[in-house]
Amino acid sequence: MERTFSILKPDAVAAGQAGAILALIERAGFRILGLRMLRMTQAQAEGFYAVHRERSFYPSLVKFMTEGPVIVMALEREDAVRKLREVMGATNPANAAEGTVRRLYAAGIERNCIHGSDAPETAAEELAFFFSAAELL
Ligand code: 3AN
Repeated sequence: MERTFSILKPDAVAAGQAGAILALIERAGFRILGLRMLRMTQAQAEGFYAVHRERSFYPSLVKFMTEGPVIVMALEREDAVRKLREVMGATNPANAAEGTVRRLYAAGIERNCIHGSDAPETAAEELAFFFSAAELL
């Protein structure tokens, strides 16, 4: 079993797509270990996306991620990191495969509905950013 971390971004939550996206995730065999709705602060969004701080889209990404509530999730299944990224589809919805979250729901490369960790090590860090160990037993 492997764990991964996911965020339903402000665009998806505002559009009322959270339930439909969760259904896709559950149908793909994930168990929800933890789930919480919150509004990211500027400092949280900057910290969470610190790897992108030199990129031109960073200020806009931070603004987007703080514009409204998000749903943070701890998910578990075999090969969870890779499998969730398959369910999400490519970063740019124009390149995302048929039936993926981003192909179905995302408006563009920035407003792309969902985040998923890109490696097991990143997943561990991102899970710890939003959940205490005791919450995920
Ligand atoms: P992914 O979310 O597919 O792992 P990353 O980690 O490269 O993609 O990017 C993190 C987030 O930054 C994306 N989900 C998207 O919201 C935003 N982003 C990535 N690339 C761009 C870009 N070229 N222009 C605008 N926003 C971008």
